[in-house]
Amino acid sequence: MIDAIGYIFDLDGVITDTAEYHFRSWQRLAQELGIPFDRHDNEALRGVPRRRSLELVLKGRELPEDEMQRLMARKNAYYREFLHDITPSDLLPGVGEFLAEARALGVVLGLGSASKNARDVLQQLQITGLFSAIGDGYSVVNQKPAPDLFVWVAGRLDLPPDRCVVFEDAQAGIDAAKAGGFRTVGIGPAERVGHADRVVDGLHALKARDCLPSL
Ligand code: B16
Ligand code: MG
Repeated sequence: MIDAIGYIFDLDGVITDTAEYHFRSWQRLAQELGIPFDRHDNEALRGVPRRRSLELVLKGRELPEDEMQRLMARKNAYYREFLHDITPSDLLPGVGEFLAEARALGVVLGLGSASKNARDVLQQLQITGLFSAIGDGYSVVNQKPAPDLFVWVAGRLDLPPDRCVVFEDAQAGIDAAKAGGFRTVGIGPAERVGHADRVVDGLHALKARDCLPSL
């Protein structure tokens, strides 16, 4: 056993692929508003909080605050219709094995997601109990690329950032982790996460024992 190491995971794009559901929900809203919105537009929303996502969907159109709130609620209602369909089979490849191996090594696990629906997604995936700390869209005011969420999760794990590794698929998420002094594993193409300490296609390409920070 090793002592006092934490692995902190982003949710969408690392543990499961809710991006498709976010896309379909934003696209439905955009269609209703008469705004074109395709998969290419959606790429800019990866890891981006709900409010900033709406601003990007609106492409510069400015709306009163109460209308912004209504549109965010409507998109979230569309998104939540999809959540019922999520099952443990929606874990991305290798995730179950990676989390189990990390826990067997004695690594404590944390979640650091921008999503306000993160707890419900974990519940659907039936992995809530694996995490000693869950940081979500409600946990901090300053979202990624600010380091606050990962620092908050590390605090809940009772670990300093240099004893934790962050696994992220979004550019802003790697920026956030690096700003907080964490070691980083980027999931996805180098154009997006090439500034991480290590870059892989997914957790299936990694062994938990090979990610321990050098202390
Ligand atoms: P919600 P992550 C992010 O999840 C998604 O990638 C992003 O598309 C979404 O807008 C954001 O959560 C907020 O989600 O509307 O459910 O609060 O990658 O940070 O796990
Ligand atoms: Mg993500």
